[in-house]
Amino acid sequence: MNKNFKRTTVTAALPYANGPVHLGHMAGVYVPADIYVRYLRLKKRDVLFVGGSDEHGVPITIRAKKEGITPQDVVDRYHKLIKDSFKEFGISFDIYSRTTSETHKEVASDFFKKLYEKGEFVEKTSEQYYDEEAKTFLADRYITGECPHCHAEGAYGDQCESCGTSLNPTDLINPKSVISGGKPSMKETKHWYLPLDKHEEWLSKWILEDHKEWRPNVYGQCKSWLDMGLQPRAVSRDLSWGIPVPLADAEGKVLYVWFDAPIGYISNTKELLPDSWETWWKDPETRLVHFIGKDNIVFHCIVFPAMLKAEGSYILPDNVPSNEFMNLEGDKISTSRNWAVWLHEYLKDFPGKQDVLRYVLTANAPETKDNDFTWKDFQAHNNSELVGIYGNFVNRALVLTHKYFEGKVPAIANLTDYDKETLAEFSSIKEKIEGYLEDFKFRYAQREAMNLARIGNKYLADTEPWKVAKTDMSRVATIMNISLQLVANLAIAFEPFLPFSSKKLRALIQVDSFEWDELGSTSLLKEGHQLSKPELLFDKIEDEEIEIQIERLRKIKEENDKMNHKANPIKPNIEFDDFLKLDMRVGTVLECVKVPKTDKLLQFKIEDGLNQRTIVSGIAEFYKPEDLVGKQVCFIANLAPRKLRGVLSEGMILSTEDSDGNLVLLQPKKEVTPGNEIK
Ligand code: B3M
Ligand code: ZN
Repeated sequence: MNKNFKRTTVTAALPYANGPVHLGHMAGVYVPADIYVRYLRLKKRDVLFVGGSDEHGVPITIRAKKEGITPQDVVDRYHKLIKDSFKEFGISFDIYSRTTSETHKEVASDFFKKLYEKGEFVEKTSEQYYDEEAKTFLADRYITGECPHCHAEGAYGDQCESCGTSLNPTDLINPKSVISGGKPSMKETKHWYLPLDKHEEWLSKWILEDHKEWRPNVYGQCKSWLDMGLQPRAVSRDLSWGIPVPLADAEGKVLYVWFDAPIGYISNTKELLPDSWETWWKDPETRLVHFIGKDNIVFHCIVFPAMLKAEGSYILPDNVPSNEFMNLEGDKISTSRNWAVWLHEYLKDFPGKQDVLRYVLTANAPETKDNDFTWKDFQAHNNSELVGIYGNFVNRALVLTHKYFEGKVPAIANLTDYDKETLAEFSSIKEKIEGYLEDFKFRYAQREAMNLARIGNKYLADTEPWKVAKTDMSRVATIMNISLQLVANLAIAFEPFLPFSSKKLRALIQVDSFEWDELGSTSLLKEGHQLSKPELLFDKIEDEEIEIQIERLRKIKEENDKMNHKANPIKPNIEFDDFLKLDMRVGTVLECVKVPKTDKLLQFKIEDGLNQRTIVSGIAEFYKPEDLVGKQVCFIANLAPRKLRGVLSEGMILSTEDSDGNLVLLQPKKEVTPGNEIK
């Protein structure tokens, strides 16, 4: 931090309330934001952590339509589910509200009005798709058609999900309205635009010169937007779900979801602190930090700051620590393909293991590049680090103290050089962890905390108190005292990362709370202080538990593959006369041999009811010639003969393909007279 700020407003992206949250959301946004906020609180800095659900936008209306319920029903359901999940995982928002709140409606409308009155918008009329039957303009997602690139049917007006290409609604071939199914027409409509081009100059300086410290992925994305040149962006839409544009001539128009959503941070602050909210948003001594995922960078680094600047009375974000994506078992997480681990389901399968997920997501945090979550890796982190290092050290220290000193912290007698070294080592950890946390390097910060436990394990292994106990109890007392000080330090060091485990650990050592600034202290537990009975801090996760998760994902993948399989497009129509020209028949295989020096070709002698004919067919990889003799096959009888590898083939045997790409012969279910026609 280069300026001396008095307080920090921390926001975490408002998740869309049209589905539950998954571990990608947690890894990208909520766990790091929560670590940061918990750390600031422990440091006794003034901090406000604002969250909420984003309840507008077209996907919510589409889901409502599909389920035959109202958009309000959809957001009510998911807002609650999401809010509960965050609570269960210890995401410690000061407020978690929603963009359908009355306060938000008011704040967002006023914000729009102020920009409108200041002349910060430009009005533009353009032609957009309109459904004459339903009498409504069609949002991009409400138009489907054939993709101009891969020709898949059902591509959306903004994107083809088959090939991933971004589209404009007018790119679609044969566009159709999702609402009426009819062909949409073009109609003029007026909207308000935020002229980002007019903000380009100050934005360039503000980001590219004044915020070189932003993460390279954030800085880089902003730079490429700025290099391309900014365009005016519409801040309204023709839609019935959303906050009505607060102007007289704006019937049927609402604020664009990306206009109202970031204002939600402000509204939620106002809802919590009706009298002092402005301090958190307008005082230049307040530091604003947005935690987001990488797909939200442009909105938080360019569009929202332009809105705030245009309004004139707000501060701008000081940092936007955006993460890259967390993939799942090698594939991009996708709500529509159900390729995700949903938080509420995780908790059902791993009750009480919130911290394990928090730990693993931070250990693999996609801070600089996309990362992958795998269940094997999850298990390994739990078993070898949380159980094997952290839990193991704590347990050994507590068990030995109970064994030798009735669970009371023993007194230090003499310090050896090695003791002094160990103490010095763990005193230095605070500075390291803090340095990383201030820099939003959460993986490194958490690794330092784990290193503290490593120091502890090494110390016990090197000093071997269980052996020394045979000869020198005062030495054992010193060793255990130092070990217990380390244990207490672990409770502090892990507090921002693993709040549930720190609480449990504090209960084990019978301490209500620690101050963050005590981290590194070598006298946290006084001589004679009574400890609770040892209990394991973490449990091993067995292979079977992991197999269940892997199997679940395997099934989902299998289903997706099935659904994604699309037949080839149908060829252009032919006339009935064309069909009549084709002579297809059933024949009996008299002989069948491999064509010499080929891998794929079989040579058949077929009884066709009139004659015997030779046909060469490329199915040798899939059938043994001897198995086919005596069987019946279907063939085209009037295909002009042609030579294949020197053999004259008089026709073509019909086959199809199974799902693995193997050829399968078409054969009549019941034996028929050879030469019978197929019709
Ligand atoms: N709801 C997009 C998202 O969840 C959006 C974030 C809004 S933050 C103001 O990715
Ligand atoms: Zn496509």
